[in-house]
Amino acid sequence: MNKRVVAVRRLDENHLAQLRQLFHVDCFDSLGPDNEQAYIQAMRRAHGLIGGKLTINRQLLDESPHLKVISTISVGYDNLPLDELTQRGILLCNTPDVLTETTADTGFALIMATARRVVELAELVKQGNWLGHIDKPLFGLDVHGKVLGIIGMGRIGAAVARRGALGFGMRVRYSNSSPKPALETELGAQRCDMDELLAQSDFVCISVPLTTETHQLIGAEAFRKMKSSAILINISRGKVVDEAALIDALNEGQIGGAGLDVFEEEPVSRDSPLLQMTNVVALPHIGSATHETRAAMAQLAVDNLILALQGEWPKSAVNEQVLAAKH
Ligand code: 8YV
Repeated sequence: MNKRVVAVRRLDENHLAQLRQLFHVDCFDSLGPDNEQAYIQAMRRAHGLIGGKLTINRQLLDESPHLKVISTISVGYDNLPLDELTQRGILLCNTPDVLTETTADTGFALIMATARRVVELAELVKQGNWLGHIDKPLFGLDVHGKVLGIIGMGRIGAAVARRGALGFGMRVRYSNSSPKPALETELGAQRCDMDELLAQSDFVCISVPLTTETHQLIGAEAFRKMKSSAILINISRGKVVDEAALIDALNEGQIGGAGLDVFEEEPVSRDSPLLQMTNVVALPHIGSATHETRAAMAQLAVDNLILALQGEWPKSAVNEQVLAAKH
């Protein structure tokens, strides 16, 4: 009997065709109350699950006795119960590397947009309000030569740091659980503790994964330590920042602005005070959202699923111990 796969969102025909050659595929373009029963029904027989923004709970896992592999089309997996999956011997595959540079581009777009007030001033022109010389009240801040603080020097953090150091002559400070000597040599980056990083940085870029340790890592105390001109950039997960404290810090002028690709709740509420602030640039979680990168993520997720369901080692697995136990 052919193995069965459930595909949720985000796969185009080309990727689905690759799966259909090998497996029976049940597709769900979106999930909601209307198709919940059909989804559960499909999961009862599924060996593999692939998709983006997957939500899985214990109850669904109980209903999925044959499930062996989950292939998420994302590098982050904070939305999935990793320990529970590992205990049940379910392999989790994700899509690192292929989105690193694109997500770093998004981070840098936010740095440039906030510092040079790109969105605010472009809007001014479009609304016909460019009436004369742009003077001091509308001036921005330099990016080149400034101090770039990276919280979480993983693949994406390093790619942002590289852009800053090599492209914009920025001095890089970073906080990370382990030192990164190669990056220190390549970029002149200096590892420091969080307090130093917050006090010295003109741009504080968050690129840590969301875990229980990083949940609301940046809150009121952190904002008090930052320069009043500093700009917070978040390309990780909204919940790494205490959003209420961020709103207070911006209202009180404790920091200079924020460039946010991610929010505590997504989509962010249209009533969020953040959306009224001219010194906040808000994006709809587009870190990896380019044609090229989303295609590469989908292909990697498909490759992972096929390899894993065929009993081979996938290209990227999160809980490799599940695999090791089987090989
Ligand atoms: C995803 C992301 O598109 O990969 C990640 O972790 O944040 C994005 O690239 C998003 O998680 C939805 O799947």
